Amino acid sequence: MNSSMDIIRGIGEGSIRAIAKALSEVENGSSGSTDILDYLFSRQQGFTLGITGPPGAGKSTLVDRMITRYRSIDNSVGVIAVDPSSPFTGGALLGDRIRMQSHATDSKVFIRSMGSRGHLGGLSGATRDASLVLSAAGYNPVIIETVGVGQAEVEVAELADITLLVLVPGLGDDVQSMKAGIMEIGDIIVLNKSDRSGIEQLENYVKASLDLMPPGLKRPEVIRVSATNGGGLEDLWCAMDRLAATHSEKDKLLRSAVKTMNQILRENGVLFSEKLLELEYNGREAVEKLILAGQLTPYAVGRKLLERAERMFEHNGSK
Ligand SMILES: Nc1nc2c(ncn2[C@@H]2O[C@H](COP(=O)(O)OP(=O)(O)O)[C@@H](O)[C@H]2O)c(=O)[nH]1
Ligand SMILES: [Mg+2]
Repeated sequence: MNSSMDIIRGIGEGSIRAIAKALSEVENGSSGSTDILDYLFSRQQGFTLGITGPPGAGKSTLVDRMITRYRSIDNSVGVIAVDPSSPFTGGALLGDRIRMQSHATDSKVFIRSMGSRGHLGGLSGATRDASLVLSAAGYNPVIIETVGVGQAEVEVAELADITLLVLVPGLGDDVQSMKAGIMEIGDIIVLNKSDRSGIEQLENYVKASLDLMPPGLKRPEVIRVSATNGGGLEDLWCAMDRLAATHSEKDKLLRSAVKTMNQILRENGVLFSEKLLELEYNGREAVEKLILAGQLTPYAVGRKLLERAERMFEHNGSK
């Protein structure tokens, strides 16, 4: 199983080996990976579900419940557990794997852990591409669990058709320090650990924060659950089904195509800048030294690179 064609064919046949191979090609950004992704793009089906929130909020416990729920209606489920703080894959998120262990032997559940690695587009690019592979392989939904509520998570939320933000009582400062706007990344705000005291205050706090949302934005639903004792989960499944039903397959594909293009353009922009830095200053390290030595300002670098690019285009245009 070496050529891109073999991998693509294998995925069509539901081969786990082909899926695993495609995922590592994609994560390593190997040369065949864009061929694979390009081919798989139009084969995506079902929806992606992003789950984000602070560590310990119960995301993995909730994902475990979701897997059970979707398996009970005979869907295959893909899970990508993302930890931006971890440089490793596989060994990362051991706790999450243990939390989802009841599904470890189910061949219709595919769980992949990802840490930050060398993917061109960073973790969000790797996550996007991995979720495309799983979605094209027939996993529906593909669930993406990310730790935290920072930039990486917002990017992951952008990828997903439906996003859940999981909060829990007793977060105190964490909730307070959440950046304005963080609440808006969730289509549903899940208040987990409703079996604990403090759930009332949390709900009041969240609702008060939502009242401050700029008009015109869609307000997320707020749903209390207990992932451990199962309370409220039926309400959550219904809310998720309602949201899933509002996206048609075609809409989803087209919207995802536009988002993906924008991300890829950003990734290309980074690559392109690196090339220009190489041409103009002998690379990033050299230019960083000049900046640190006070011999160059960042704005001057930006201007020089643009001028260089313009010269290159003019040169080509006059050929
Ligand atoms: N009391 C209570 N504990 C929960 C609930 N959901 C998760 N937990 C516990 O919270 C801890 C962290 O859960 P985990 O799913 O790993 O959180 P994650 O870091 O967000 O993935 C575990 O000990 C869970 O058993 C809940 O609804 N109620
Ligand atoms: Mg977790």
